[in-house]
Amino acid sequence: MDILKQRFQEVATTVGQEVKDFLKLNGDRKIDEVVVSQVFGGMRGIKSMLWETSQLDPEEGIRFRGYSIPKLRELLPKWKGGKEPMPEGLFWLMLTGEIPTQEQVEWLTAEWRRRENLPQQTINVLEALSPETHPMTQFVIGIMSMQPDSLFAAKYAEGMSKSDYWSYTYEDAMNLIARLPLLAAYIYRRSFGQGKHIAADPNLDWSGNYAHMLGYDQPDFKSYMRLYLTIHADHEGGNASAHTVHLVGSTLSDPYLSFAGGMNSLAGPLHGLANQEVIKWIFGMIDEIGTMDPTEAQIADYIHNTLEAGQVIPGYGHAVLRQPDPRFIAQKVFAEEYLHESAIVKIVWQLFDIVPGILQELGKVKNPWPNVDAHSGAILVHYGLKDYNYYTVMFGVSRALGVLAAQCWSRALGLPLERPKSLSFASIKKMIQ
Ligand code: HAX
Repeated sequence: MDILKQRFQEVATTVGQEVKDFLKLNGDRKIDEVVVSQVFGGMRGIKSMLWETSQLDPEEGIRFRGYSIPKLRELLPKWKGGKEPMPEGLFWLMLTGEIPTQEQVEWLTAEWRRRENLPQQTINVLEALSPETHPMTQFVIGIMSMQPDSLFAAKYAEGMSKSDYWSYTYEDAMNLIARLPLLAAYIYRRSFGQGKHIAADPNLDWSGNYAHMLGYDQPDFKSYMRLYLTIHADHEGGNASAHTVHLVGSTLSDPYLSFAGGMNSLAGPLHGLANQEVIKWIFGMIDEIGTMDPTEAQIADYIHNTLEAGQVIPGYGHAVLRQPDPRFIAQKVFAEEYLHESAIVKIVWQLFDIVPGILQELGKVKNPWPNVDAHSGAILVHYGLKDYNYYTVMFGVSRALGVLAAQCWSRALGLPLERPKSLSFASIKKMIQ
């Protein structure tokens, strides 16, 4: 058994026993009440899901195992000479609750390199699609094409014991995470790189190698990818992509099926696709105004026109957060250090000054502040990656870390089939009377 799997088993065994004892004592205790508007309103805020890897506070933002993003930037191991945290370290933390050592992270980098490969069947399936097919559609189809390699599904078909579910989920999670940069880079190069693929570099880490295979070898871009793939990894369990992975997985669908389900959810414009929508909207503004240096009044007009057309301002608002997203701030801090002269980044900062006030004036937007997607596109554009239809795939590669670590926990704790209760309008009215 590898060192991470062994540590996860030790931690999960202890926590599993604790959960059993806790439930025996406290299973009937109340932790929430549900009101009618929550049933009609997308179940906002209802506490009804266990998620070990991270938790979101409306004011403070995301904490991974209790650590904020600034703290992770400080504590997680770095790539040689770099300043940004490595996502390998975050994955270790989410699985075990422990900040890994440099050696442990180096081991994980090597382990994912050992497991990486892009099956020929995946290449064949992708090549059957038009290169114009949306990259998220290609991504989901690519993931599905790898599903026959699921060890969890194969062992289940043979008659696996419940006590082994976690073990094969872990193996599938590790293999899938190792493969995703290859799949994602293959899609990018076939759709935006004239089909000229770039071989993996065995000397690079997970993020650096992904950047390299995309065709962006600038050291700063690789640093940004390490930060990007860390901060997009997890946002507690209730967000649409994570919740979808959890729901699909609760039927004992294997990690490939579950993750593909979550990626369909990430591909929606109110969720992960917002990162492409933001830059598309900014490009639209630049085209309309005719300058890379718009005035405050020009930007405000463009925002008002978008709202009057009955559309949302992409990259702003959140179902849980009530402050600027720390993932936005982390990218702003990065941009201030590495690319403060970038015209497109400056527009993102101007929007940060102008959009919240306008959204507040509407009187109905609960959170007028930017979310993670408001910043990422401008940084990618600065480095030359302007093909914005691709952006959500990068988000998806990162999101795999959180949702698959969480699925290992769901299997280790033996969480059951998810099945909340739904009600018809008539029955709700009857209950209220
Ligand atoms: N622009 C204009 N109107 C907005 C808005 C925005 N950015 N954010 C919210 N509103 C509107 C809602 O559409 C809603 O209007 P109606 O009552 O007329 O339907 C009203 O304000 C109340 O909404 P809310 O309670 O503040 O927000 P929700 O929890 O319902 O929705 C969303 C949260 C993120 C979906 C929403 O803020 C939005 O559509 N934002 C723009 C899209 C976006 O950036 N999505 C990415 C979110 C982060 C993420 O998941 N990243 O992957």
